[in-house]
Amino acid sequence: MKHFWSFLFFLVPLFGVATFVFAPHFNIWLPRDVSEQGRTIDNLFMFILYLTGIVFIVTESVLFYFLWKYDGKSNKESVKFSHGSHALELVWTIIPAVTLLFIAIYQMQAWAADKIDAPAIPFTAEVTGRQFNWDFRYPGPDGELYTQDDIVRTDGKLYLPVNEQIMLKITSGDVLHSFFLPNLRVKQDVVPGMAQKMWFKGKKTGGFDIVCAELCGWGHYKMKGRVFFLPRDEYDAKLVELSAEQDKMTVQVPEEE
Ligand SMILES: [Cu+2]
Repeated sequence: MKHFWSFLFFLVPLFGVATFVFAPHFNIWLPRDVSEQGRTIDNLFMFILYLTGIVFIVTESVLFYFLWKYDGKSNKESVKFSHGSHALELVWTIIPAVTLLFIAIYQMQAWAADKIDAPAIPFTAEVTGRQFNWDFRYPGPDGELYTQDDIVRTDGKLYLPVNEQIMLKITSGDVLHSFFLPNLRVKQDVVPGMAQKMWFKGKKTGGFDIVCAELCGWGHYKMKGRVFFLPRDEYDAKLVELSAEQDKMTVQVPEEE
């Protein structure tokens, strides 16, 4: 068949575009956003998706046109080599450079709000990534980390108050990890020897995924946890419950014979 290859290769971009068009309708698009700042991130994502989408459709159409026009079966002329055009090289270097610069400036505000302008509030909890678990430490009633009344949990469940600004301290016990809360649209690399801050506000009660977004070893897949957003009174009660549970913990020492 004439033009077989042009059509076959055209299926690839066609399928790619169709995926983006239909994915939201099949609920395989972005995870549900339950955060205050998520909309900004999603808008940025959509903006870049549309921008790159337009570029993709234009370039793929040009590619299809050339495949069609210079189909081997209909063009018997021998191939000629041309050195190209200096002006064209300039055009397709400058346009992407300016576009990327524009995106870099356009997203600055979102980046600053998410990563630079930390609110001056005490830590709600400390997150420690280790092979292969997320450990959580709450300051306890005195509001200070690393004191006698701290609550330490290693069950991968993080409890936080809803509709309140949260400040987490992120550290690593061993290797590189990445603390990712997809429903909150926040992610922070966890670097050994560094204590980093992460802040956000959850707007919905319920349990949401915590995942490690950095391949950190054989048990990487085990680093799936849950973050639970509770109303303030339930959160306070939960901390009291966790503290009481911790106080009851005992260690069985085998008796010497
Ligand atoms: Cu990991």
